[in-house]
Amino acid sequence: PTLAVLYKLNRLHAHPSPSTAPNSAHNAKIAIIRNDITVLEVDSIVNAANESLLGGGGVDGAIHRAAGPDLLAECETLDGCDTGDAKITDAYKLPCKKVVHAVGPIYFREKRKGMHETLLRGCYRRSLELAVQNKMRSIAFSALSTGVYGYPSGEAADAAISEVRNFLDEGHGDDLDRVVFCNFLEKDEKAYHETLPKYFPTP
Ligand code: AR6
Repeated sequence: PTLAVLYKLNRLHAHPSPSTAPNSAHNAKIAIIRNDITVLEVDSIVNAANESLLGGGGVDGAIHRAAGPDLLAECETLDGCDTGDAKITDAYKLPCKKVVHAVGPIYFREKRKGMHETLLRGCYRRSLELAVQNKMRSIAFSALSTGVYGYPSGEAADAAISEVRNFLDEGHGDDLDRVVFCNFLEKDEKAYHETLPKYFPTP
C-alpha cells in the first residue's frame, strides 16, 4: 500500500467512526402492544389525525370520545396541521397527560409524489420532539396512516421503528423511558414484531 493509504488506515484505526449499526442499547424502552390507545396510562399518546384536527373516525374518533368535548375546543384553536407534522394538546378526560395529534400521509396520494415515507417519518419525528419538549417521559403511538389512509402495515412499521431508533440515537436516549407502538389490529402488531429486530436487535 502507498504511504497515503497507510496513513488513512492508521487514522481509521486511531479514530474509529462511531458505530451507526443498530444495537441493543435502547431495547428496554420499546414495547409493542395491541390495545385501545385511549386507556393507556402513559404520559402521551399519539393520535392519527387529519389536517383539520377537528376529529374523525378510527382512533381519532375514539380519542375525542374518550377525552370529551374540551379536546375539540382546544383543537379548534390550533388552525389545523400540515401532513407530516404534529401538534400537542392537553388530554382532558383521558388517563394520559398530553395528546400529540399527528397527520399521517394518505398513502396513494403521496406515493405518486414519492413523499409517503418522508411524511410518515416526519410524523414520528415531530411527535417525539413535541413529547420531549413537553417533558413527557413516555409516548404511545397509534399506527399512523395504516387505517383509512391506506399505508401498508409492514412499510409503516419500518418507517416508524427506524425513525424512533434514529431519534434515540441522536442524543435523546435519556429523554424517554418508554416508546410504545400501540396497535389495534393483529396484522399491524405482527408487522411490528417482524420489523423490530431490524432496528432493535436482541443481543
Ligand atoms: N386504539 C388504537 N388504535 C386504533 C384504535 C384505538 N382505539 N382505533 C383504530 N386504531 P385510522 P389513519 C388503529 O383509520 O389511517 C380518521 O378519520 C387502526 O386499526 O384511525 O391515519 C382521521 O380523522 C389503524 O391501525 O387513521 C383521519 O381523517 C390506526 O389506528 C383519518 O382517519 C390508524 O387508523 C386518518 O387515517
